[in-house]
Amino acid sequence: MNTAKQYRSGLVENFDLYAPKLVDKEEYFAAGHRACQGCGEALAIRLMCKALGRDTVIVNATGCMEVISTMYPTTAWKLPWMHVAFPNAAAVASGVEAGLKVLRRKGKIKDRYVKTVGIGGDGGTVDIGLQALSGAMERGHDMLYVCFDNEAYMNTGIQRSGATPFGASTTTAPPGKASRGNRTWKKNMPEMMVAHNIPYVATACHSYPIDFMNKVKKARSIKGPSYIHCLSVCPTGWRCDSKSCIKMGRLAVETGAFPLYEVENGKYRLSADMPETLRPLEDYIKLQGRFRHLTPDEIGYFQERVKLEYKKLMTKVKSSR
Ligand SMILES: Cc1ncc(C[n+]2csc(CCOP(=O)(O)OP(=O)(O)O)c2C)c(N)n1
Repeated sequence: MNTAKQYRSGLVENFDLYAPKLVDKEEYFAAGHRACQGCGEALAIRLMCKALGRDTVIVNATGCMEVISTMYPTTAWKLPWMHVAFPNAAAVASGVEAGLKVLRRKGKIKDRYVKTVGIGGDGGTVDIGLQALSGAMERGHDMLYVCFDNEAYMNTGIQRSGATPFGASTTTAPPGKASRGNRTWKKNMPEMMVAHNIPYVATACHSYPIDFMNKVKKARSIKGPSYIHCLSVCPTGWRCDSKSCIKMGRLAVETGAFPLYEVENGKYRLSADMPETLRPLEDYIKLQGRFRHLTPDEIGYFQERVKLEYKKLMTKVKSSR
C-alpha cells in the first residue's frame, strides 16, 4: 500500500510545476471595502483576482462579497463585475461567456482570452443557485465557478445552509432543549461537480494562498467548465477570534474537516499541503463558539464521520494513481 508520504511526493512534483509562477502585484480587489475584521472570504477574493488577472469578467451572486464591495457610490472591483440575483449567477455567467464567444468570432477581442468567472457564497451555490450551476456545467460553458464557502448564509444573519457542518450553531439551527445545532452533514458539493464530468474540480482555502492561486490559474487555462470550492473562514459566524482566520483555515485542512484536493479529468490528487496524518478534529472545533455546545459523544460522531469521508477520498486518490 502506498504511504501518505508517497502521495505527497507525487504531489510536490506537481506543485513545483506551478509554484514558481510570480504573484501579480496588481490589485484587482481594492482595500477599503466593508468586510468584517478577519474575513477569509474577502482575502480569498483578492487572491483569486490576482490569479485571474485583467482579462476577466466576474459574475457575483448576491451575498457578503457583493454587499461589502459595492456600497454606493463606491466599488472595490477593478475588474468588470456584475451583480446578479441569488439563484442565477451561473446562468448569467453562461450568457456572458456565450457573448464573449460571439465577440471573439467577430474579431472584436481577437488577441485576448477573456475568462468568465461566476462566484457565490455557499447559500448561493450549494442551495439556491445549484440548478443554474448544474445547467452551466452540463452545457460545458468555458467558465470557472468559485464557491466561497463560509458555511452559512452569513450576509443575512448566519442562517444554516446545505454547507453548514454538523453540529454548528446557526440562527436557524440554534442549540437548546429542542435542538442541538445543525443536524445535517455538509453537502459534498465538489463531488457533485465531479459527477458532472467537468475537466477540473478543486478544493482550496485562503490559508494556503499559493495553492489556491495555482488552482485558479489552472482553472483559468482550461477551455471548458471548472469549479473551485474555497473554504472561507468567517470569524463573525463561526464565533472565533478575528485574528485566527488563517489559523482556522489551516486547522480545517489539517484535521481533514476540509481536505485539499484536485480532480482533473476524473483523476483525484491530494494537494501538497495535506499533512501525512490528520490532527484530532477537536483542535479545530474547540476554537469556535458555534461548536461550543457539542457533547463528547457528538464530537466523537463528528470525528468518526470526518475520518470516514477522508477514507473515501483517499480510496479515490489511490485508485487514480
Ligand atoms: C431568492 C433570494 N432569496 C433570499 C435572498 C436574501 N439573501 C440575500 S444574500 C443571502 C445570504 C447569502 O448567503 P451565501 O450565499 O452563503 O453568501 P454569504 O453572504 O455567506 O457570503 C440571502 C438569504 C435573496 N436575495 N434572494
